[in-house]
Amino acid sequence: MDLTPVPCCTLVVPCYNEELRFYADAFTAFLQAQPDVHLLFVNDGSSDGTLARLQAFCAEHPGQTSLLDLQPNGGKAEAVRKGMLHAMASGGGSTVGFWDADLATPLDAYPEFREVLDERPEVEMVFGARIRLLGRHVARNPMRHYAGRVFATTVSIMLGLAIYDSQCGAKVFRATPRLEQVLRQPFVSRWIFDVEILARFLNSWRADGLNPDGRIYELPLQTWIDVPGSKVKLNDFIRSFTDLLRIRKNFPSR
Ligand SMILES: Nc1nc2c(ncn2[C@@H]2O[C@H](COP(=O)(O)OP(=O)(O)OP(=O)(O)O)[C@@H](O)[C@H]2O)c(=O)[nH]1
Ligand SMILES: [Mg+2]
Repeated sequence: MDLTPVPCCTLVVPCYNEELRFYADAFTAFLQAQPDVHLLFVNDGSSDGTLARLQAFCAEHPGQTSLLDLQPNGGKAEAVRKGMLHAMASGGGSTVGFWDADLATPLDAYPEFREVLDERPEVEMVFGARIRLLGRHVARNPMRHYAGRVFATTVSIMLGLAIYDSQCGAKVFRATPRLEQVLRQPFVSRWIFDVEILARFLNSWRADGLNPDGRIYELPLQTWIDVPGSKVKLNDFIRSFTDLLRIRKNFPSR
């Protein structure tokens, strides 16, 4: 008999060459604290020892973890998209999300995401937001911070939606047919798929005559740490603006 509890949430953890940034102890503590959460690790064609580390970790935590091995490397967007679709197709629970493997957003923040979804039925997705409010610990490299402000302002104007932080690597969604439909086609953008998810949702709501107000919730994080080893380069920042144009062309917002 299968005694594995039905998860209420599956978090997809995209992993590309994360052998040296894989914090097994933090994931173990999280699984113990959240017995109804499932972790789906997606190995994104890593060329280091990531796959072996993930296999070993999943073998130690059967039932609460699983592994999707994608070959070759296809980028975070595709890893997250395939992971979330996989989670929804295999009974991953009423909510699915993704969480960067470097744990720049500590897993301790997860219960706050859960609380929002439990208490506000109108909310369809909760996005972590890295806002340097007093009393929080949001340690971002100043260049990345200001580049992020420029980018978020551009995104807000383009989508007609005042979003503060579209790019945080911690997001949880209600697992609905609309989410499945939004994820069905591969993204046209490689790095800013978060913006493309928003553009696709906005289009889908509008097509159904629904007002987007109140459906997206940005949650200011208590802690966010700029974990060394990011593979995002200046080029990716520049490319993100061409990606924005591509998104606007494919998913016109007005
Ligand atoms: N860079 C990169 N990351 C990938 C890829 N596929 C999956 N990922 C995962 O995507 C997540 C984000 O990668 P990071 O390199 O930390 O990039 P980032 O979080 O956008 O950048 P920071 O804001 O500096 O943390 C990690 O969990 C990666 O393992 C890929 O092809 N390239
Ligand atoms: Mg990171």
